[in-house]
Amino acid sequence: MSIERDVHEQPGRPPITRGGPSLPQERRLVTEIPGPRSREMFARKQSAIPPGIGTTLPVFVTHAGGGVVVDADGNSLIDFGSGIAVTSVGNAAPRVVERVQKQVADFTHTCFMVTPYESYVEVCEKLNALTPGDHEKRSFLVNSGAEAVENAVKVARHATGRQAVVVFDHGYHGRTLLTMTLTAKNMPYKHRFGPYAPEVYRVPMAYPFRWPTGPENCAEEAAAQAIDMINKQIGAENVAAIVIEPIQGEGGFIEPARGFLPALVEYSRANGIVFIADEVQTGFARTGHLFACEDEGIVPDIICTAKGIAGGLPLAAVTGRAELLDAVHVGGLGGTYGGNPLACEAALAVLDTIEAENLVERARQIGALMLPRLRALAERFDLIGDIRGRGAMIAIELIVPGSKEPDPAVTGEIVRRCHAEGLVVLTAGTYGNVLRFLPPLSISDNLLEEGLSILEKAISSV
Ligand code: PLZ
Repeated sequence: MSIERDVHEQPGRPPITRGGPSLPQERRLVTEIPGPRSREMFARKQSAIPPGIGTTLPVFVTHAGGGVVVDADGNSLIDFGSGIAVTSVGNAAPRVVERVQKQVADFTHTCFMVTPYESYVEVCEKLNALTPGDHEKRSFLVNSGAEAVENAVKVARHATGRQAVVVFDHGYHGRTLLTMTLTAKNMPYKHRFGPYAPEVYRVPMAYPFRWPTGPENCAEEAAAQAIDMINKQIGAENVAAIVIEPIQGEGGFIEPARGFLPALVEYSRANGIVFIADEVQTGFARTGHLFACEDEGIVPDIICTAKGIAGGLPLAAVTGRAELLDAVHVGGLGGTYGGNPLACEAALAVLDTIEAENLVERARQIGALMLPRLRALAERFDLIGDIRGRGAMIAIELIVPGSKEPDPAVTGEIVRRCHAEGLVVLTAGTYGNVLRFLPPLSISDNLLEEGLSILEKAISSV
């Protein structure tokens, strides 16, 4: 199309014909952000699409890959978002492109429940082998993170014959009726969307930075409070499942104080409760482990995965103990598109890429590069209250200096300045005061450093 040619034909630069890692790995601003073409499309978006579908940064993308996102005006932005932790292997990653292109020409859909195909089985075999624990497992595939969590709860209720589900302060699990109910934050996820689903109970989270008696006591006290609430308010024998993110994502990259997760697993085992790890955001090498549960060596009964699983194609999975998943009657689980063949091919390509490119180690390197620079920043600026995260899942929490009061206004201003300079960053947090960094694992060190310099400038200028 003409847009693509006009925009990318610049003196001395070959026209861009495709995305992926062969895109020039550089930040390049040729217009203000957003530029005129993006603004034009944004105006169309506003008249065609309801405002409920928000926009973090209104540049319209034409290509992406490696560590950059290229927009319709020819700007090349540094990507610290990966489409919310999805394109961990990189956008248009070569193995993904190759396998999906072949598959799209062979067949696009049959519905796995009607006439199955091998790639779905292979994805499930791999998930069964790679997820924590060496017990016998089963997996099945669905379309989104929310659908995976909702199905995990269905399985836990069916297998236990119990109804109650326990979730945590600051938790996020999706936007469907059940997963919105499991989610902690009212605005924007729940506001006026009730009534919510019954039999969902919320207990405290071991949030070290905000634990009233300090981070040292956090794990033990939070676990004791959570367990006491469950025992008194619900009764352990009524609880089907405990659902938790091993590092909370939307809630602000909260790493539970060490010891909290193992205590919950132990309590679950002792009381016949299904422990469900929501690894939708943390999974597939993101945190410097293939799965974040590995950090403390915990073994969930069911693990939910999505996002990073398929390089951007919509896919999610429920993996768990064979005896739990096998309990559900024939036909009790499924969906038209779950485990679509294009998405399965993409997932197989992602798993190959993680191994071939040693991306678990790459995530650790990214953390090792980012954390010291962020810590040095925190020394200089007392509006940085906390720095946390693991691997390529890192965040800073911004506060009013001299207090722990969240500062969402300054957070928003920093983000605006980063965006204007061509750095895609996201916010998170119950109080909207967390800047989170989720670069693709395919990003270069140079772009990471440049992105951090932009952030540094934005923070020192507010
Ligand atoms: N569980 C831990 O992070 C999705 C939400 C974006 P879906 N997080 C991004 C938004 O504002 O809608 C997420 C997650 C965890 C579940 C989900 C839900 O995954 O694929 O968005 O349904």
